[in-house]
Amino acid sequence: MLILNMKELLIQYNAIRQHTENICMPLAREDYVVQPVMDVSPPKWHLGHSTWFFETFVLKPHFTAYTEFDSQYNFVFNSYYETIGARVIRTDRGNLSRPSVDDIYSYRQHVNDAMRTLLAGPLTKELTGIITLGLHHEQQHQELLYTDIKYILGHNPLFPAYSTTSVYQEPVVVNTRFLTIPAGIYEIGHQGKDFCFDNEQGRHKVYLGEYKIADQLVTNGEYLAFVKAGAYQDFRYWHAEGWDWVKKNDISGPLYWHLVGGRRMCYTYAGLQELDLSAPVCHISYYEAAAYAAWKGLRLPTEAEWEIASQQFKWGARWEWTNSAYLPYPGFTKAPGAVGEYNGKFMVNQMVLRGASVMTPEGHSRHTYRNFFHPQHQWQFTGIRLAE
Ligand code: AVJ
Ligand code: FE
Repeated sequence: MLILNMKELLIQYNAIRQHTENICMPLAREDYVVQPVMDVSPPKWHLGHSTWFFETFVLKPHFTAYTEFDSQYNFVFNSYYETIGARVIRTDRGNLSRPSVDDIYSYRQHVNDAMRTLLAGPLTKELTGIITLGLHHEQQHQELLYTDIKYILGHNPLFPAYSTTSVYQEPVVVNTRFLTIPAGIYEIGHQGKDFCFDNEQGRHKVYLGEYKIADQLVTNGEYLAFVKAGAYQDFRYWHAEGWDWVKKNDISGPLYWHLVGGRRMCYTYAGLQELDLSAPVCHISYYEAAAYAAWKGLRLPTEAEWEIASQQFKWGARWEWTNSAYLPYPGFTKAPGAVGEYNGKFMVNQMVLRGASVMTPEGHSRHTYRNFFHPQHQWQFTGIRLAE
């Protein structure tokens, strides 16, 4: 997303805020409320939290004419900002029958009205920066909304459809080839004036030995062979933590896979469907990605290998697990104040994912984008690219 001028910022604001609400359009009221597991937030919470972000970081500190919608909302919609204060614990987000969905839509309207007034006038560079961050933040929550909605509906025993028309276009994988990238000193990290998150900053040199990297993703069909080979019963392919995770949670394959009367089915936004064997595998944890690579006698690329090679292959269908821990780049600094909590404090015990997914909003991806999740998480649109 490139912000050209103030008018452009207002247009972007309107489009992005509207898109979030459009994602929720097919939901029943009851779907907005539930939190089936800790990591999945209720849709109504995403609607409130992404609004709270603008209220807290833009309107309250920078727009004197602003009147707070409801002083209790800070408690329910603050996600993790210690600087901002006390908040509802994450596991209790699903207990929020109040504020009602209607209240939250009114909250969105109230904040939108104020934001539009603010965006009609001149803005400082600092304010433009924080509003831009708010828009990228909302786009991150759009993808989380989609993945949380899928989890909520996909864990309902009735497997309700989110939509009967297709939500995204799936690539077909054929004739995967390995590209050879020569050894050398390369540079990674964000460059230029366009927006990036702070964790992409600190462009620096890396040395890469010669490596090979697949030009396409691992398919469902290929992953099914791994399942059928008994890999989920064979400790040899797994990290110790991964093997514990498999056993403790009785994992037998990707999230949303179901064996129904001997047929391989998969929960999709259209309900239960026949597993599409030529589509890239989806909803696998880092542990599974690494185990699959080990079973193939291969490995996952590092984030630097991914960034350099990604100029030469198509990407964007799946968030691709890399073999890199989520750590600060050299010279990384946290911004002062609450926004300094945005990314930096999560730089421990998580793995980097590169690329984007079919659910990533348009324009919300870059070669340098660093997504991150804990290694056991399956509920994002994750996939596997092999390296050697
Ligand atoms: C980058 C997707 C891991 O899910 O917490 C949302 C995105 N940051 N609000 C997350 C995010 C602040 C973040 N991930
Ligand atoms: Fe957030």
